[in-house]
Amino acid sequence: KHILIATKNAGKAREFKKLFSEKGIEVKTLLDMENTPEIDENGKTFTENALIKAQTLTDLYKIPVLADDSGIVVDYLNGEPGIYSARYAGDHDDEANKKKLLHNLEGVPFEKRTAHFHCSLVITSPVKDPLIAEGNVEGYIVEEERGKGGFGYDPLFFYPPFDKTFGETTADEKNAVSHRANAIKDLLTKFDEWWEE
Ligand code: ITT
Repeated sequence: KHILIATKNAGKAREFKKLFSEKGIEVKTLLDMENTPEIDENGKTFTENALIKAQTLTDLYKIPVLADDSGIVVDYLNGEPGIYSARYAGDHDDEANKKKLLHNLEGVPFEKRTAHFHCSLVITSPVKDPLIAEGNVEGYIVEEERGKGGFGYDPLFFYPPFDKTFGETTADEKNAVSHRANAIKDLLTKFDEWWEE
């Protein structure tokens, strides 16, 4: 069994490989392929964007494709950066994005810095309606980066049950509780029925 995941994000690719290998499913991503198209993610929600990414590749290659659209939603900033998480300050510039987020929360006390990561997963197929799954994880935005693990906003995301940021946890710790792990759990509860239908 293997699956194509519509991502060029190395951090996501690493997590999917790990999360699916435990289930005996081999993962390929756009990082393993040459000449893949640029996909314009112009949807209004995480799920719409995941659908655009997956459907584009299903149409092109005539195979089932899984896409992840994810990001961090900060309550004090009315949900920013949200679907714009990858391009908040600069296109896929994680350092600039983190700096902008910290700047926009300057002076805001810890208890008001609530946030969640969201992950929408969509599997498209040439012959059936898409399968959609979602997951979240709740935490706080710290005042300065902590830890070097994970990717993206992980060093800024404090997860109270661990008393650490996702930059300070191991990959296994993060993968046990993350928005992506929760979305995959949701996906797998629906997957067999969808696949066989
Ligand atoms: P693909 O579209 O190729 O998958 P992308 O990075 O553009 O890659 P998104 O549009 O879904 O993907 O943007 C997600 C951004 O949200 C990502 O670049 C990170 O900055 C952030 N993000 C998502 N999941 C994260 C996680 O587990 N830890 C830290 N940051 C995360």
